[in-house]
Amino acid sequence: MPSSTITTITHFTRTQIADEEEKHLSSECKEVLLSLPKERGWRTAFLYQFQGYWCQAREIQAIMAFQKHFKAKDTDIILASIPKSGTTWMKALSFAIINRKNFPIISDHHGHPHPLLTSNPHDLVPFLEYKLYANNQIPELSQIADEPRVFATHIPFASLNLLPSMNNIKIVYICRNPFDTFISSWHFLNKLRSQGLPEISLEEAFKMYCDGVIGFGPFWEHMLGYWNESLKRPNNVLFLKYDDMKQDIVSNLKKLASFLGFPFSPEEEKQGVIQDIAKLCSFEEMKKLDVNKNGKSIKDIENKYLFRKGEVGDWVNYLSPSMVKQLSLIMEEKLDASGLSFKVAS
Ligand code: PAP
Repeated sequence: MPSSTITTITHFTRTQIADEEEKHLSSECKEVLLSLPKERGWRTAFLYQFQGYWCQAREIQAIMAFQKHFKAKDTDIILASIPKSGTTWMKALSFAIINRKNFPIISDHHGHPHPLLTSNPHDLVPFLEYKLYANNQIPELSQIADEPRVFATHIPFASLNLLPSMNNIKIVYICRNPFDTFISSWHFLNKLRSQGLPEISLEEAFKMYCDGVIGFGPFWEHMLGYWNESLKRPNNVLFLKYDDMKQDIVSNLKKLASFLGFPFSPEEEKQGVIQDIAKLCSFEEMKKLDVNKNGKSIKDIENKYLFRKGEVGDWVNYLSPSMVKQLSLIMEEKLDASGLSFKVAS
């Protein structure tokens, strides 16, 4: 949104802001929206139930464009997640692994800094829906000569994998325990709320989260789409957990690198390349970079909001015992039969 719009927004109601956000949609998208169930989102815009998931209007427009125009290559890699599950981290790690021959992790002999020291990971691995197909654009992806092409998305599996050409690509899904994902989303969306709007209370946000009404939610459906596929086609879909990666980054990086087709050699392991990647992409190192303190990346969002605490278990500082019970019951009911579980200490 241009800054001139932001200055006038204080006087707008929520509905006017939603109208403002949806003003630039194509007529095709507007037509589709008319037929969809709609709920007030956490922030300003409405969420629409599109192909079984709650999405903002502009996301729906991008997904429709992606579904119509994207031509997969067998070598493509897609990094998928529900928001606030570790997407930024996964982009950084995958970029570092895949490009380590061209961009040595420790700066090269000519003193060139690694791209992750000067760019936010969202600028190195583009989102399909926020960048490539955003704003009614149809990108010329066939012109990308380098392989593999690496993209990222929050699009649910069922909406991503509509085309047979997608069957051979590799997908990495990063999943985080729903307690921390909820708290991270709540902080993030309150930071992004338009000027003049009150904060969304924890209680209001929690209720919607539990009802499944959150961007790309219900969260359980999003996770299960990728989880079930990773069980069916483990060579094509790798399911990793943020919480496990925080606990043991080295073995998870080996798993990730092998899956992506860029395994670490014994020589690299001896040289400590895995540890170097873990350090380069660690929360602490990334948060202190100038580009991540002062820059902007996706949708004009300030990069600093992408780096809050980066911890497992911060939810204990926010959720009441009854909220913990309620969310635990939802997880039990929705996820247990699938075999997907989270170690959540309370
Ligand atoms: P996005 O969906 O907007 O892209 P995403 O990167 O998935 O956000 O999630 C942000 C969370 O990952 C934040 O968690 P928090 O709110 O609980 O702190 C953020 O701090 C955390 N995060 C960002 N970078 C890293 C990193 N390098 N290592 C670990 N966690 C990180």
